[in-house]
Amino acid sequence: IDNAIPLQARNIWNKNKVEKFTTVDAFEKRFIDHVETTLARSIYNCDDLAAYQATSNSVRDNLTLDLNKTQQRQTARDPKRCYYLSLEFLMGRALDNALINLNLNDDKGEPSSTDGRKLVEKGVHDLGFKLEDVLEQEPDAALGNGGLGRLAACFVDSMATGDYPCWGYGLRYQYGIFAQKIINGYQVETPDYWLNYSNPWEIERSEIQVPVSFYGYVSRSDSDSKEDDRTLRPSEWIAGERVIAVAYDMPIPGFKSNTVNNLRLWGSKPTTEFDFAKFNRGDYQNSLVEQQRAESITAVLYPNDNFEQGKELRLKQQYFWCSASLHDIIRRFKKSRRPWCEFPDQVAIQLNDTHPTLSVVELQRILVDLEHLPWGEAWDIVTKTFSYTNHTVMQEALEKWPVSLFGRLLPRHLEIIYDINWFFLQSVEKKFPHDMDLVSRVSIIEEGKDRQIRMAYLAIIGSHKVNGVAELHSELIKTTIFKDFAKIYGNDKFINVTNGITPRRWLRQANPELSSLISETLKDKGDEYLLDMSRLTKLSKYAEDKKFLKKWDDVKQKKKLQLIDLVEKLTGHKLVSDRSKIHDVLFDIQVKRIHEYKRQQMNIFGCIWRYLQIKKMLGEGKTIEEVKEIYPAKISFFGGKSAPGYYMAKLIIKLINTVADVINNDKSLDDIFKVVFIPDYNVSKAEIIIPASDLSEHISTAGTEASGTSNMKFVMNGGLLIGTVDGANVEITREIGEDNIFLFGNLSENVEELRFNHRFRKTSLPESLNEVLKSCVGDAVFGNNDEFRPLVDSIKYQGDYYLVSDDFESYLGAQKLVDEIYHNNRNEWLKKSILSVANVGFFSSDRCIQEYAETIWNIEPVKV
Ligand code: 7GP
Repeated sequence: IDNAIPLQARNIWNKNKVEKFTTVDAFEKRFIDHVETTLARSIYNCDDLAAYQATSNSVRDNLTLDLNKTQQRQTARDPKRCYYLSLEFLMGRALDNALINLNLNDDKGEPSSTDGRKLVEKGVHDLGFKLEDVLEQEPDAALGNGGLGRLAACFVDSMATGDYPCWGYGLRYQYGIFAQKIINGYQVETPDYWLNYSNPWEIERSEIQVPVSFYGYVSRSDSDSKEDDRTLRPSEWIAGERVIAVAYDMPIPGFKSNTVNNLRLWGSKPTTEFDFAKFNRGDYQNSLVEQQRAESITAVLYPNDNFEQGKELRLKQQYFWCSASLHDIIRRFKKSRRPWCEFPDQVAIQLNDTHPTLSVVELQRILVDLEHLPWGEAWDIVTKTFSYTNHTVMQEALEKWPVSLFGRLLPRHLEIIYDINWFFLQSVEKKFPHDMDLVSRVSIIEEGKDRQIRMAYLAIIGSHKVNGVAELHSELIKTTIFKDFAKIYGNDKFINVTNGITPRRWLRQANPELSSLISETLKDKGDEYLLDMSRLTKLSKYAEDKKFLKKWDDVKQKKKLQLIDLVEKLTGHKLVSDRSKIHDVLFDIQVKRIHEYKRQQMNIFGCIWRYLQIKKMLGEGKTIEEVKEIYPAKISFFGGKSAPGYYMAKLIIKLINTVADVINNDKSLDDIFKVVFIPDYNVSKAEIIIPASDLSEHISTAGTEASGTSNMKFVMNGGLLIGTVDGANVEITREIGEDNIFLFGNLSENVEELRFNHRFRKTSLPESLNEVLKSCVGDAVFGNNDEFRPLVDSIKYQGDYYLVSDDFESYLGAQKLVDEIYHNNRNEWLKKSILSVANVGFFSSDRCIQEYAETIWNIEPVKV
């Protein structure tokens, strides 16, 4: 092995082996070491921030040692590995998670059963700090927008927990998703400079540098050959611009496992080449411009969720990341000196949506142009290696790149795409000889005045498996957006893997109170249920046990008060006058990206309806107690970011805040109803918000939400759901039982007809909605100078694409049922809550990753 220490020197190394801390004493020593050396601070100058950094560095030392051992183990066994390519990893905070997953064992056998978190908590306390305050110092690693990015974060956790040899590959954005401020009710975006203080969770591998090229032209040695033969000869890409990708590694510890996997994020930097021509002409400033441009590639995350903008810099990001990652993967493969045909036996690559699809083309280019494999052999390797996950059926989210832009940035890759397309269309023609329409429909190139490359088609053609993320969604992609491909490839290629979430973060970390109640009840001291969630079914037998119901309820009330504290801290508004009455107030929560299809507008219209009814009753002289008989106390919480350029979503935020203003300042409604917009929703806030819900809303237009994952998080924390028959709500209902969820609304199979009716027939709004919409225009109570007219018009006059008017009455009906059960039959409510948690096990991402490993990647765990 290159760079190995010579044998005669090794006993010195072995004698001085670095050990993990496994006792409080050893942790404290490590902590002080870091304060005095790494941070160059001292006993006289150590605040919470320094304590956070010293704790993190100490914990990271342990993780790094296990990371090294994991990599040595995997190198020695040389198993097939999987690489998860995702442009987003919405990790949130790392320290608490690392403490929960901390493995205090040496390298052999079963991981230790000592509670690492307790040990560090004691150490931190001994040293003069409170762990709680120390944890608060950490900024979120917010390198993602929403569902897709958070899914990737749950996945890497489960891969490590299951001892799978898997790495994640992504980008190290200097600015993650923007921080959201609410000013005058409007969203204002401010930059998230999360690397402000040094980041203890990354290991900069300055020695791992990969050059990445852009622009330029293609040169072909034999200019006499016929056009058709193009694919048979390698070509040379003479690039015009070069930058360097530097690796930054984040260790990913598994829970109760010896495995620490790696998440490798690439940062861009300039090459050391320098434009001396410009410099000599005296133009020092401009000679640096290109250097600076290199750094901008990984400067910022594109802040769109379920929407593609088609910007050149975004394509550059994608190629930069695909090229660096593939180079790294191939370097590792080459170490074992196997022939190329064994590549798919050693490597699986999962495409998290179409963003990494360029890696399909890049691998084909490397095999043909640089390794000189014949086209067919190369393509066989490529398609056996890749698989693709689709996360949305929304048209505006499907990636397309203009041929002209693409060809300028990546001229050789464009040629390869044409060739892939040519061979593919030939095969389609052969299989369906008389269907020329089909051939043009499935072409990777969309014809028109501006020709476009359809990335999803390329991803399907370049993969051996394509999956959706919940049963309904996986069926929908086969019958709608990828219908032709389902016909061409048959049923084996298109499969379903229903999403999951990690119970370590979303139960143990977010809700330690509920976790302890569960482990105490199940007599599960080691929290084994976090690995085997089928154990939770044993909770069912306590669903009618009065004493247990009380304990269960106490946890929920405690979490609700914690949320109240957070909201009061963030907004300065007092939400409840009497904390001891929190038990009577229903917490109704909708937190997710703001999007018309997710229908926050329907939720806020429901709030307006409630307000109007309450005011009517009060106006008729009814007492507060009489009102509460029908509209019991409730707080509606909203949270979520809108894409900066998404006008309608921003208007929805403004409407929510306008409604909140009116309602919260109306003294007559005190203790009956409040509406709150929680600013800057992110992972660490979700950890406080989600455990506090009595009810959460998952009310997308049927057929639009591919899966949803927060629905699973709320259920895992004993919250009940109100939802449409959409995404994973369908399987949640199947698992927890239809009595334990409030479903309403039209089904996805009716959506097309309903939309048709809105456009071509006369449809009328329900009276309730009419009344609500009237209150949002002109100088009505929520009119605000007619500001919300576009939201009203989109429903009344523009076809109501998201079918708010079709679902509104049934939504109100479901809400009425919620009120009744919550207030008149609390034990029934608690029973539903317990039975939900008892049956949530299926939605662990451990199950999900096992399915990927067995049905798509064909990989096995590597255990000690
Ligand atoms: C999301 C889907 O909207 C959500 O339903 C799903 O649970 C999640 O992916 C994980 O599968 N999609 C995105 O976040 C997204 O941006 C477009 O999709 C690429």
